[in-house]
Amino acid sequence: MSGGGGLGSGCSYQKFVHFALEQTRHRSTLVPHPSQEKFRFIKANEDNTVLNALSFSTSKIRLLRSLTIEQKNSVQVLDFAAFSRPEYDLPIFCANAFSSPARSIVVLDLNPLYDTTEHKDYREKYYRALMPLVHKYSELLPWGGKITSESLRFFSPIVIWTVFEPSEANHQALYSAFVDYYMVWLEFMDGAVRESSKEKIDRNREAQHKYLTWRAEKDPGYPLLKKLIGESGAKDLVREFLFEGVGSLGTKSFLEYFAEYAQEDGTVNKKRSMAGKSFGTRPWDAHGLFVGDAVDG
Ligand code: BLA
Repeated sequence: MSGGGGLGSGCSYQKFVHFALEQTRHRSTLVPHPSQEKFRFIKANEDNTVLNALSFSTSKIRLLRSLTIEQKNSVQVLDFAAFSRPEYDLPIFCANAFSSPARSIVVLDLNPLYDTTEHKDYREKYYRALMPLVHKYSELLPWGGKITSESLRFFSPIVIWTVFEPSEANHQALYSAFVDYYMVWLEFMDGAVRESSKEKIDRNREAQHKYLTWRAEKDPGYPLLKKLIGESGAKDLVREFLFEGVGSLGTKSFLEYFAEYAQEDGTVNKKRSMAGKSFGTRPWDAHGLFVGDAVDG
């Protein structure tokens, strides 16, 4: 297995994926997701780059998928996510790491299906008991600096948003956090009870579709994917693999969900942030209550 120049020798995000799949397999039967067939053997147009794409479903998970990118002595990427079936209101497991020899940019979270400031019941149900995790990692993996208000609304009070210099110790801290967060997510999955109200299932489906729609349009990884596999390859990978469901779980368009991005000619503004506001420090208190003050820029 190739180690990564950016991660310290012998380190690889493959280990993260193996751990998560192994643990999931202990609890449920993984069935290959239809998207796997098309993307399993996806190839980069640069010889030094290896892409690895895997996707599965289980009785409770609609889509469990993983993409890693390994460039010899250069960029290493992990994009791992788990989306439950709409009969469950489980948070979306989200582990994203982009590592170059200079720095690693990381988001690790149980992204809430419902905004935790607005939906106190959802915050209580999933996050209240997890707040000690924030404390556990706040020194090892500190707040990564300004983050846009647009990204923040998809994050939970326990999000690990961090930027660090690649080193063995930092990579180890991230692995430890990944393990903790994924085990918590699996516990939630095990305990999740199937919703029977059609109204609630529809609501869960739409919330997941809104999330997929955002990420499929605004993923910061898109330019790199485009460079590695070309524009149409990158589009397919985003819509049919990474954020599969964006074309089938709902019918609303990006601009119907996020009208502030509409331009006069009806196209979507390419900017990532319209509000131009960001958060330079963790905007939740130790109980998970939002106490943030956005600053300009
Ligand atoms: C940068 N990736 C970032 C940043 C964030 C994320 C927050 C910092 C820049 C910013 O504030 O936008 C990740 N943002 C997220 C995630 C969510 C979000 C997970 O809103 C979820 C709601 N990153 C990847 C993959 C690649 C990648 C797969 O996850 C490459 C294939 C690359 N991310 C990447 C690069 C940067 C980045 C190159 C730095 C360049 C930039 O900021 O545009």
